[in-house]
Amino acid sequence: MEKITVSSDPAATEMLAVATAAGIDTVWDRHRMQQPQCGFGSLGLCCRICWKGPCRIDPFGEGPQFGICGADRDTIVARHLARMMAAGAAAHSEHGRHIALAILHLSQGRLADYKIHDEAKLLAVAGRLGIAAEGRAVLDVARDVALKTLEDFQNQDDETPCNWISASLPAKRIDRLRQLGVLPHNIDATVARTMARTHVGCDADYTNVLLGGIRAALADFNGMVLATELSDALFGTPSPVVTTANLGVIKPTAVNVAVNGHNPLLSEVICDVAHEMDAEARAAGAKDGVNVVGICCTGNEVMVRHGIPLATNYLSQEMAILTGALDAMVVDVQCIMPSLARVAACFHTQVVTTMDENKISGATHVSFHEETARETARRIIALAINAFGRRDQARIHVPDVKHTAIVGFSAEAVIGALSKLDAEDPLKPLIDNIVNGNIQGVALLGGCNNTKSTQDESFQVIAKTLAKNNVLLLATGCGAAAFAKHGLMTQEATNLYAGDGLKAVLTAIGRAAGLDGPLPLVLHMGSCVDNSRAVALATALADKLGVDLSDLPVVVSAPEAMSEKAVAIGTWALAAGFPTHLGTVPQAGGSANVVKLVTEDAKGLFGGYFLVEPDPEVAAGKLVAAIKEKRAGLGL
Ligand code: SF4
Ligand code: WCC
Ligand code: FE2
Repeated sequence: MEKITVSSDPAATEMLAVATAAGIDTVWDRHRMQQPQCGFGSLGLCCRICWKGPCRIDPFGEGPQFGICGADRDTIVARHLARMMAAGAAAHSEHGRHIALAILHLSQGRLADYKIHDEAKLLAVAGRLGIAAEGRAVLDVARDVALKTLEDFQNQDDETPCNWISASLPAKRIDRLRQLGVLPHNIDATVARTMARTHVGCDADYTNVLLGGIRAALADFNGMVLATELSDALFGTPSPVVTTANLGVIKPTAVNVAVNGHNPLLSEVICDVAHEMDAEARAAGAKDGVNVVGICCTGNEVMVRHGIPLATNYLSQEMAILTGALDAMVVDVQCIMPSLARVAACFHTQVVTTMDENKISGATHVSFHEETARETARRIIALAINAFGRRDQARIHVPDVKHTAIVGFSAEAVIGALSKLDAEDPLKPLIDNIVNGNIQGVALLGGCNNTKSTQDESFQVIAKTLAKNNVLLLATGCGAAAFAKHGLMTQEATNLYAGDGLKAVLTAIGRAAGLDGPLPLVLHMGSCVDNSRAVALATALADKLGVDLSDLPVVVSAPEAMSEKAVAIGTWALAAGFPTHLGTVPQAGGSANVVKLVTEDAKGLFGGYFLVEPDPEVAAGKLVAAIKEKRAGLGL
């Protein structure tokens, strides 16, 4: 039986004891119930693509080596991975399309509850997409930006790449991707094509299948970058803000509303309306009014834009309900555990689903549409205020665990902070410090939690080791939340864990930017779609140096990856040219050829490759070595 691992988060561990005492199952209990997990599935050697199956390939070479249709282990593993990439691309791109359509409808005067909060960002985006903006009304520009974005879902010319990817990567990288035939021309078509070619009796050349998957993963990148940039135009580009994180942000004296999921279209309005309903909450007996807290990525979105405190990340979302003080959990899309409704049934908490295509049996569904956003948000908060009255005071147990977190480091914010050192040439101080070795390289830590790892632990081990080795740390998604929850997004963490070179640079930037000390050890860039922010920063560096992304000492790590979205992100990180660490062993080990392709051969094709290593100490060492190799390539 696999070693049973739980969490390194003291708040989650404390709540787990509460769950056990109450006989309520959590994600960790269900993980245990699933052991031992299927060996064929773990190796990617179980095919369920048609109803002649399921077919299983004997990993030891003694039993069947081909599925009933004749598919071999390489085809079976590759098809499964490619479909995961397509699913990830679909998820992120649906989110992106939702935002693009909201901007289109806003520009048509159909949405009274939204406005363009960041006109400068809108104009910058328009410029990147080749849309003339001078002298034009903001909403006209917004319409053109939305239409140009929607072309990325409609273009039928295979030779014309998507607008956003073309505007977001260095020209050298675009050329390389074009030569390899993996530059997406249309997000939807690329997802559909990946599904089509992996249908029974289609693509049976594993390299070709995987190149198709990589194209889908790059469509995921395209969906992600447009989601980030349009969200900034709509709701504001993040800039540094001080807030708090972990379950201690839930206030027994307030009506607590958690926003969980991904899409800021809903959570932004919830945050706005919450303030307006403080008086109603007080009238119901909550002396601190309405307290909105975040979970998962929609939590990250409102955290980096408005400093809304973050309750927790993916794996411990059930624990927020177990505090007995959460009055509503409002969910939209992605990474929402279906178990929430069952846990909430043991408490007074309202789980409110809001997207018609993402319902959960046992939850209350309040259908969300942008046209009536505020009204819907008010209804949801009214449900929370009502639920507050049904709290069982005896069952309230909020762990006294929370940490300060300085968050909100968009690419613009990072460059803005650097400009305080050199207004003319903001990237110069960063490049100078990479060249002189004060900063050895940059690592982006992102991705999920996974019950196969001790929650948040490998993030912390890897970050501390990299920091000691003077690697600048960026974070997104549940990884960023892990750092926020554990106090690694603080100035104290920089003083404690950063190597001398890194500490000196973070201190110089922090002081110049008016902080009384260094920047935090890990820079919170936002949600999972905001991985695009790290690419924006890397692209700015590459363009300034006249090199490709694969030349830069930049690495990526997803130590606890689990979702199809994480598979897509990891794969486009590889295709962008970055050595990419996975701490979860992918369901691919059954094909030595596929493993070799993505861990070795990819390096020659893309410059990036997967580095699979579950042990965080060893992984950190390999990431440092990968950074040194890239530095050597640059003659550093
Ligand atoms: Fe089996 Fe082939 Fe069907 Fe897969 S597609 S289940 S290998 S027959
Ligand atoms: Ni992104 Fe992974 Fe969190 Fe979900 S929210 S759990 S994909 S990192
Ligand atoms: Fe996410």
